[in-house]
Amino acid sequence: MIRYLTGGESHGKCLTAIIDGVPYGLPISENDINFELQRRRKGFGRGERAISIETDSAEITSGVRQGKTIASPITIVIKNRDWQNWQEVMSIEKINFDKKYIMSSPRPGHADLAGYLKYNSDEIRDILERASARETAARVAVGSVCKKLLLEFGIKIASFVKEIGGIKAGMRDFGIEKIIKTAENSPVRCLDSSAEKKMMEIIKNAQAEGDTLGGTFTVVADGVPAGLGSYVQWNSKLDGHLAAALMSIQSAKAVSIGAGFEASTLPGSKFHDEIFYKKGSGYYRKTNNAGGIEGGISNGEQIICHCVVKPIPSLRKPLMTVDIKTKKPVKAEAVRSDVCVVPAAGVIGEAVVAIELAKVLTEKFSGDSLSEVKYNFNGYLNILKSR
Ligand code: EPS
Repeated sequence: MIRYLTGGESHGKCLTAIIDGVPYGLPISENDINFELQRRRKGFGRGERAISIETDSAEITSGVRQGKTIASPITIVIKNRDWQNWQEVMSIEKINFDKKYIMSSPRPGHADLAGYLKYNSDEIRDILERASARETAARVAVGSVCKKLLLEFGIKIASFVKEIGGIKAGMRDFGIEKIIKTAENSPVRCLDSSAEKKMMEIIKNAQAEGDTLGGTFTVVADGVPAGLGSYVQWNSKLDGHLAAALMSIQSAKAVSIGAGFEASTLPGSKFHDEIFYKKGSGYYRKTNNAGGIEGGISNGEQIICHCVVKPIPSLRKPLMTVDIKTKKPVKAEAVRSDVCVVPAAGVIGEAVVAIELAKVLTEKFSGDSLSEVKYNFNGYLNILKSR
């Protein structure tokens, strides 16, 4: 069973991830992880810290030897370069630090106030440091290992941006390789070049006004065989796992699968994907409103998930809030901020989808080594071919 934990504060010494249950024999290097970490830092609308301070380089400190996994827990460490500027504020031991770093005006939309109340905490910083989306660097590192594992089974994952601040991209039916290439070459990871220009324009405007923008990204998983996940219990459904994982991304506000929210407007005759059969390749659909999942099980079509990300709550033009000491109305803390993280969130979405698919794949085709998992997987494919 693949499971993982991440640790680390936004301005602490480092982020750490421990992944347990990755089968023996998966080729992996720090470069594989760094490749994904670099993708997460990019995107038009990212702030100064992600672009120029945190260059994000992973160090594997356990679980890998001679270029392959050895079945022991994999530990990945990503140093926070900004930590050097925060050593006193973030000191493990109790020491004096400049009181200007004590924040008393919680930002609407951030975890600041809810966390401060929940933990009966001394300082908002104790909350925001871990609630920060900086944590997603660790999850992308975990996702990079899971992506490598899935690739061994022909499963590829891509993402693109569907909407930013109300500008919607025209949707075309792209194959997975085209999605990867086009999104990778777009500053906002958008497949529609005219929407891309408009998105960049409104991000620039929001930046000039000290505002922020949200949007929607889509994650596509290609090559997933029919049969992952199950309807037998509420918590074994693949769509449930994917929705929870995507919803857990900082700033996520809504998730849908396939035609998602359109299900409330379309009649059954237009919504459901008719079933066809072709000798040699088996069952297939001409539409994919189900987003590749029926009854909580993958059905062999592309898995398509959409995730809505709210605008970043740190605003240079702050909203009103209440000072937690004086209880007087004040402007929220104005801190340096990303303007739009939707493109980066798509990369994080790929990671969490990869993690959930790697979990269900290794659950169904369980084995101690990659070769054993492959043996079980290929045996199952042979069964599928005979149906
Ligand atoms: C974040 C606030 C910003 C972001 C950070 C997440 O950091 P700071 O307040 O230090 O400028 O840059 O994200 C990253 C550094 C990153 O790598 O994603 C927040 O409050 O969530």
